[in-house]
Amino acid sequence: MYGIYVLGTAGSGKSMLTKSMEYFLTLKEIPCITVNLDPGARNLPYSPTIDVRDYITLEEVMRKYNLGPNGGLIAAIDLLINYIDSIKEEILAFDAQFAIIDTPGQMELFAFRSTGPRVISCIADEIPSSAIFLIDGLLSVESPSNFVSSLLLGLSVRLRIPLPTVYAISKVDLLSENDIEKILMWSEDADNLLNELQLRESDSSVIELSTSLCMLLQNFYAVSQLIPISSETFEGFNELIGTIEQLLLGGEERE
Ligand SMILES: Nc1nc2c(ncn2[C@@H]2O[C@H](COP(=O)(O)OP(=O)(O)OP(=O)(O)O)[C@@H](O)[C@H]2O)c(=O)[nH]1
Ligand SMILES: [Mg+2]
Repeated sequence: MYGIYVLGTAGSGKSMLTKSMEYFLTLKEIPCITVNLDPGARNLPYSPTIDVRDYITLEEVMRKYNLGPNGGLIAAIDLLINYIDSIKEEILAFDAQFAIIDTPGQMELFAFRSTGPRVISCIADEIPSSAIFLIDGLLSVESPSNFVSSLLLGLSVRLRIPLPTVYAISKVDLLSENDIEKILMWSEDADNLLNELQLRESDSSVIELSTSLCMLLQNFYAVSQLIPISSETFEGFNELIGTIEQLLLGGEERE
């Protein structure tokens, strides 16, 4: 059994990807299960095999501790640690090749507070895991600074959650071929990205910061591994799953 964590900014397409990966792997007769780790999830597009909401829900925590949605989610994720062993046992009870694990929209809380990474490492200690970090294609194409900030968020998460990670651009069925090419070019060529940023920005301090950030990104190996995917058309799914398998296998060979 391998774990695949689906991470990414709010609305980037994590739950849709969980649903579509389950469908895609099932078609290929690869046994998989889905796990929802979002206590505040509403109207999930799939029926999770294992659901954190069976243990804790955002509404319950908000009511019990008299909190609003933001404080409630922080508390819910902190409380999640109490149930994580049971969730892990539930996952291990299935004889599947992959557990696809959907994570909360406010990923910042999940990834940056101490309990978020603890929850992930508790499961990943026993189930070799990798992660997919989704970069919202629709938002990225709007402006290169959107793209850079999503990527930087992805790098911050990588610091806190040290799993082999593949970076994917989501929703490419909504983008033109030109737009996809443009984003890929930004990811492969830091000078191109910098030119675009400079074209749209007149503030010299922002340009200076952008230059430093682009140099940082240029040095980040994963930037050149952005995979464009669509959960509607399954574009990029073979490459995505192939890359995840390589990452997981690479991890085992190193052990
Ligand atoms: N066309 C298209 N729409 C998508 C795709 N992936 C997600 N969407 C849409 O984008 C919206 C957000 O998708 P979700 O899967 O709920 O995103 P999420 O990251 O789980 O959102 P949160 O859990 O709230 O952070 C929904 O309306 C989806 O239908 C895709 O590949 N193509
Ligand atoms: Mg979701």
